[in-house]
Amino acid sequence: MQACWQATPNIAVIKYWGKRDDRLNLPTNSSISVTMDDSLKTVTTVRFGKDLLEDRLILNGKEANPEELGRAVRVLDAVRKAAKIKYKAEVISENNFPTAAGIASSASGFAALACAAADAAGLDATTKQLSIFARLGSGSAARSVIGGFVEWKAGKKKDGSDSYAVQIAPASHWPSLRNIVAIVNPEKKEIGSAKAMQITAKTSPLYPARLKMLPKAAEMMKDAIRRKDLEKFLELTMRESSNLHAVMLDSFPPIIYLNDISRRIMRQVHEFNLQKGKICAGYTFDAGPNAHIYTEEKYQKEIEAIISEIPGVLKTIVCRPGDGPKKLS
Ligand code: 2P0
Repeated sequence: MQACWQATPNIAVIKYWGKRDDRLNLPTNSSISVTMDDSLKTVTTVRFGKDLLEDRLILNGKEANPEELGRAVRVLDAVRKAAKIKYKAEVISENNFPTAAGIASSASGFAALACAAADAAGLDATTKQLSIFARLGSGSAARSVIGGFVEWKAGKKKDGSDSYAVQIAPASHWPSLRNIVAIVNPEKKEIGSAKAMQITAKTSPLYPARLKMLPKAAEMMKDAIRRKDLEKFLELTMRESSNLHAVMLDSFPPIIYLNDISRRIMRQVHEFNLQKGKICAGYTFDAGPNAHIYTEEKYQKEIEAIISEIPGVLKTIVCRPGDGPKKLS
């Protein structure tokens, strides 16, 4: 009862920020993302065994802390319940991310865990089931069980049975799309996103306006993706990123993830677009200062060169749309 799977991160263009249920990671709004190729990946092996007395999680060669283990157990429990098994599990998970990259690994990590655990348990799980299993570990992981362009439907039900991800289009729909990840020197340790989104939901007077605006933005985003309308896709992506960081700043105490280097990247992207006379690149930022710059293959080298020159940009990594989790032997 053992299986090994790899999964990759996804970078949202309509972001998840706020929960209607903290335990089940049910979001306040639907979100949209692109699953990346395996330039960045997590590889996870799960073994269920009669001989195991408790669940165990080894993360990048080290015993996981109780918080990390607790999240993994939520996923394992859901898989055990569905597969009607009681065995404890041993989980070994490795990220290939460059050390100190500061890229959130929870999405690829819990997606890989959900796929490996379901497979090891002998469950012939649907993507819907896998998305729900992954969501219990981390919200954004619900989107990483599917490749290409993905929507995580917020759902309305209390038990979360209607809160899972679906594919908008496969990676092959828009293979020339690129995400240039700019790893930025962090100035100080940030607050975790789970806590931060709670503060925003509770204290930001602008947050209700964001929630009201998002369904229309999501519809426009899906339309831009389906039509491969690069300019529209990039404009919506940048506007959404700024709206997210606006409600973060509007929280009390304010939540500030962007730093001077992030802002410099934003300015450089607009400068590049101005020079080209159209929108050819668009940034988005999650719960940290690292930039994700979406563009097309034809502008990749130019953008990489411009961004790499910015003082404080430590490294750039180029990702393409990816096909989602894969079973490894
Ligand atoms: C997203 N983020 O949609 C947004 C954008 C960060 C900013 O999902 O508490 O690690 O584990 O459900 O998924 C980060 O939050 O949060 C996130 P939990 P998660 O990608």
